[in-house]
Amino acid sequence: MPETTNTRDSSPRLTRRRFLRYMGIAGAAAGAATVLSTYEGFFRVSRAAPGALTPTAEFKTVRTVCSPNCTGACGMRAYVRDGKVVKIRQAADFPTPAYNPRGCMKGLSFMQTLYGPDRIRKPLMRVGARGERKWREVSWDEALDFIAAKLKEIIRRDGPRSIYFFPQLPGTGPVQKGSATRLAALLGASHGTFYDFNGDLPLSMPITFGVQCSEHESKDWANARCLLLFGANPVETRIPDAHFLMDAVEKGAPLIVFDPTFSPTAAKADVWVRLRPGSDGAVALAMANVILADGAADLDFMAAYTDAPLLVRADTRKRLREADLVAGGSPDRFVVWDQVKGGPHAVGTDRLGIPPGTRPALEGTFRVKLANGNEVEVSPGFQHVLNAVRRYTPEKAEELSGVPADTIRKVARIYASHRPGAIIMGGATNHWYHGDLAGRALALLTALTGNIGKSGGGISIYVGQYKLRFDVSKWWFPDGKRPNFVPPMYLIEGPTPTMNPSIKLPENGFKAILISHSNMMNQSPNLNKLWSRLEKMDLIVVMDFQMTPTAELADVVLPAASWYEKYDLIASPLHPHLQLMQPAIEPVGEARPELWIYRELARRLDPGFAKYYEMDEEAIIRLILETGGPEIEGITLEDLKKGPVRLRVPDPDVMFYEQIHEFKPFPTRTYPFPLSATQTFVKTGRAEFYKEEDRFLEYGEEVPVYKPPFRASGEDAGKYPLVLLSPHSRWRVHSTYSNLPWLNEIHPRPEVHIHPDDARARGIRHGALVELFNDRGRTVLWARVTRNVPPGTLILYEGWWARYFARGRGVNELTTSAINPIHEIYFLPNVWSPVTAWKEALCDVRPVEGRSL
Ligand SMILES: Nc1nc2c(c(=O)[nH]1)N[C@H]1C(S)=C(S)[C@@H](COP(=O)(O)OP(=O)(O)OC[C@H]3O[C@@H](n4cnc5c(=O)[nH]c(N)nc54)[C@H](O)[C@@H]3O)O[C@H]1N2
Ligand SMILES: Nc1nc2c(c(=O)[nH]1)N[C@H]1C(S)=C(S)[C@@H](COP(=O)(O)OP(=O)(O)OC[C@H]3O[C@@H](n4cnc5c(=O)[nH]c(N)nc54)[C@H](O)[C@@H]3O)O[C@H]1N2
Ligand code: SF4
Ligand SMILES: [Mo]
Repeated sequence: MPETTNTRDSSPRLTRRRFLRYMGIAGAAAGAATVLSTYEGFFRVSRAAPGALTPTAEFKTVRTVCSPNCTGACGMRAYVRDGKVVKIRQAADFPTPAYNPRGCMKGLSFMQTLYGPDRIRKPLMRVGARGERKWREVSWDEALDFIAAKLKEIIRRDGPRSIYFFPQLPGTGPVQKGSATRLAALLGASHGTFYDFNGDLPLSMPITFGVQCSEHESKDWANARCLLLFGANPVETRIPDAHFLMDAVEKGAPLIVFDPTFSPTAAKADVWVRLRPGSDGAVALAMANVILADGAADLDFMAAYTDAPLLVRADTRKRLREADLVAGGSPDRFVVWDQVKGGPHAVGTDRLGIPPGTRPALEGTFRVKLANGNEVEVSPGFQHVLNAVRRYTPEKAEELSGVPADTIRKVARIYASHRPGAIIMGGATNHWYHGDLAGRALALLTALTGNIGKSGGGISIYVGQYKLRFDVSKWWFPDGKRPNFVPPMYLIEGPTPTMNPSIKLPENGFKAILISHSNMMNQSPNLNKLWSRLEKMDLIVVMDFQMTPTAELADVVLPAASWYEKYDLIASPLHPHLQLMQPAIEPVGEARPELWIYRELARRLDPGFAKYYEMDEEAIIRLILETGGPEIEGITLEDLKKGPVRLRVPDPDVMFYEQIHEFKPFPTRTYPFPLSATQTFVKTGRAEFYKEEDRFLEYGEEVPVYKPPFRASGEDAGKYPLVLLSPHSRWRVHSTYSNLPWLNEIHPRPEVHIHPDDARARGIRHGALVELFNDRGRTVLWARVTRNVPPGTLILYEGWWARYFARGRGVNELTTSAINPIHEIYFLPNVWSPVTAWKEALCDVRPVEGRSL
C-alpha cells in the first residue's frame, strides 16, 4: 500500500513569506475567476462553457435530499453524466407549493464536496503521531479487522461502556445513523447525545411543556400578525424558508428582531431591538410586566391551560396535593382555590380546562386545613410568577439589557395587540448558561397572550436536524436493548457533583470513540479540554466523506458515502415532509454507507450480531414506515420514490393544537420515547411556569427569572472584557462547506468582527492579524472593524475549519463546557440533558502584526 502524506496544515505556523503569499492569493482571487485560493496553493475549478450543463436527454436525474445538519432539508435533483454528478438543482416537487423551490448556494455546490481534494476515497490508518497527517491507505478488511480487534480488547479489559459511539444528530438520517446506535445497543456501549451538545436543546421546553421542543411549520409564519425573533437570523440560517417572514410582513405583520448585531434579518425588520448579549430573559420578563400591567393578558387562557391556578404551599414551596387535604386523597391530583365556594377544589391531570362550576383564583393567599389537622398558607402558582415579573419593570430591564424602557413598552404592546403573534427563538437565545430561563420567559409571553396552539402564533425553535418526527425504536433498539447514553458534556467535563444518577460513566474512563456525521474536534466546546480526554483514548475512529480537522486526528479514517450515494429517510422540523435520500451515483472511491460499515464491524465483533444486520436499506425503511407511528402511517417506499410526502399531520402543522382545542393534557409525545418518559417533566399535565423540584427551589428558579450571563458559569468573569459571540454563517453549515471553493472565493478567511472603539483601544487595524484569547485557548485570525457589533462584543462566525486560521483551532478553543445543574435534574437523552452555552464566553484580543508567528 502506498504511504501518503496529507500536506495540508491545519494549524500552520504562518511564516511571513507564506502569509504574504496568502494575502496575494486572496487579493488575486477577485480578478482571476478560474483560480481559487485554498489555504495552500491552488485548486483549479473547471468551468464549463455557458449552456453546457443545460439538462438534456444525456443526463440521468435522481432526486435526493441535501442533508447537512441544516434545518432546510431541501429536495435536490442530481444531474448525472458518465456516473458523475455534474449539476445539482432544486427538485421543487414538494406537494405544498409554498415550499417550492428550496435550496441555497451551498447545497447547489455539493459537486465540489463530492469530488474535491478533501474527499476521503479510501480507508486510512495513521502511520505518524496523532494529528501528524501521515496516512497509509489500507483495505477495508484491514481497517475493520484492526478496529474490531481493538474494540474487543477494550471491551475485555474495560467493559463495553468505555466505548463511545458518536453518530451526530440521528434526528434525520435515522437509517444510516441508526446502524451505529443499533451496534452500541447490542454491545451495551456508551452513546453520545447531540441536541444538548449542540447547545440547541431548549431546556425551557421540557421544563415548561414536557416536550423536547416546539415548532410550527415554517409556512405558518405567513399567518402571523406579528413576528418576534429572539436570537434567530433566519435570513441566513433558514434560507429556504425566510421568505415566509416576508409574506407575513407584506400582509402587514410587524417584524421585530431582537439581536445585539445588525444581522441580515435585523436589516429586514420593522423594529430592530439591539439588546445586550444574554439579556433576552430580562427583556421578555419586562414585556410580560407591561402586558400584565396593561390588563392585556389572557388570564382565562392561563387558568385553563397552565399551572397558574394550582396552589403552592408556603411551608414546603411544593404544590398542594389532594392527598395533603384528605386522607385517601390522590398524590397526583392538584388543587385550585375555587372563588365560587371559597375553598379548595382538587383537579385531575387527565384534561385541561377550568373545572366545571369553579372559578379558580390566580392571585391571593389562602389558608387550607390539611388532613393532619394543620393549617397552611397557599397561593396559586401564578402569584409566584406575578411576584417575579413585577420586579422586571421596563426601567429595570433597560438597566439589564440596554434596551430603552420605552422600546420595551412599545414592542410588548405591539405583540399583545397583534394576535396571533409568533415568537421564533433561535439558537442564540438558548446558547447561554441560563438559556433555559430566557426560553421560559418567552414561553410565558406566548401563554399570557393566548398564542399557544394557534396558527400564526406559538413559540418555535428551529435549530438543525434534531427532531425525530416518527418512531425509529424498532430499528435503533434491537430486542428493546438501548445503548448507555452519556451526554458529551461529561466526556469533556467528567462527572459533576450534581450529575443525574441515572448516567453511568465507564469505571476506567472512555477508551475508544467512533465519530460519524460530526466534525467534533472543530465543533465541540472547549476543544483543548476535549482533546485532553480524546488523546488519552486507545482508539479514535472517524467516518466522514471529508478529511476534516477531526478526521486528521483519528487513528483510522473511514470513507463514508454522502447524501448522493446512499439511502436514508429525512424529515425536518421546519417543513413536514418525509423524503427519501437516494443514491444518484456509486460512492466515490471506496466510500461506503454507514450501514455497510457497521454491519461489517458488528459481525467481526460477534458473529451472533450478523442476524441484526441482515436487512438492507430498503427493508429498514419499510420497517420504519410500518412501525413509525401515525405521522407516517400508510406512506410506502414506493410513494417516497416518486417524491416527498407530507407527514400525516394537520395543515398547518401547529404545536399543541390538541391541547388547546381538545383540552388534552401536556405533553405531546417526544420520539423515540413513550409518553410516560416525559410526563414526569410536567406532572400537572399543564404548561408549567412554577417548578417544584428541589433544585429549582434551591437555585431560586421555580418561576422564570432573569440571571445575568458570565456569573454562574464563572470561568471568565472579571478576567476578560469582551463577549465572544459565535453565530452561524450563511457561508457554511457549521463546518460543512468550509472548504467549498465557490464560497471561499467570496468569503476567503475567518474574521473577528470588532467595534471601532474596541479596535482603537487595542491598536487593531481593519484587516490586521489578531489573537483572540482566554484561559481555555487562543487562536489567530483577521480583524474586521465594523459597527455591526456593539462595543464590548466580538463576533466570530462558528464553523471555519482549523486550517483557515493563522494559528489555533478556531473559536471553540475559547468556548466553555460548563454544566448547569438545572440541566441535570432529570436525564432523558436529547430531551433533558446538559446544554452547551456557546455564547457564554469572554475573551480579549490583541494585534499580532510585527511579531514573529
Ligand atoms: N447557513 C446556515 N444555516 C444554518 C446553520 C449554519 O451553520 N449555517 N446551522 C443550523 C443549526 S444546527 C442551527 S442551531 C441554527 C442556528 O441559527 P440561529 O438560530 O439563527 O442562531 P445563531 O446563528 O447562533 O444566532 C442568530 C442571531 O442571534 C444573535 N445573537 C447572539 N447572541 C444573542 C443574544 O444573546 N440574544 C439575542 N436576541 N440574539 C443574539 C446573533 O448575532 C445572530 O444574528 O441554524 C441552522 N441553519
Ligand atoms: N462556537 C460555536 N460552536 C458551535 C456552535 C455555535 O453556535 N458556536 N453551534 C453548534 C451547533 S448548533 C451545532 S448543530 C454543531 C454542529 O456540529 P457538527 O454536527 O459537527 O456539524 P458540521 O461541522 O457540519 O460537521 C458535520 C460533519 O459530518 C460529515 N457528514 C455529513 N453527512 C455525513 C454522512 O452522511 N456520513 C458521515 N459519516 N459524515 C457525514 C460532514 O462532512 C462534516 O464533516 O456545532 C456546534 N458548534
Ligand atoms: S445547505 Fe441547507 S438550505 Fe442549503 S440547500 Fe442544503 S439543506 Fe437547503
Ligand atoms: Mo445546531
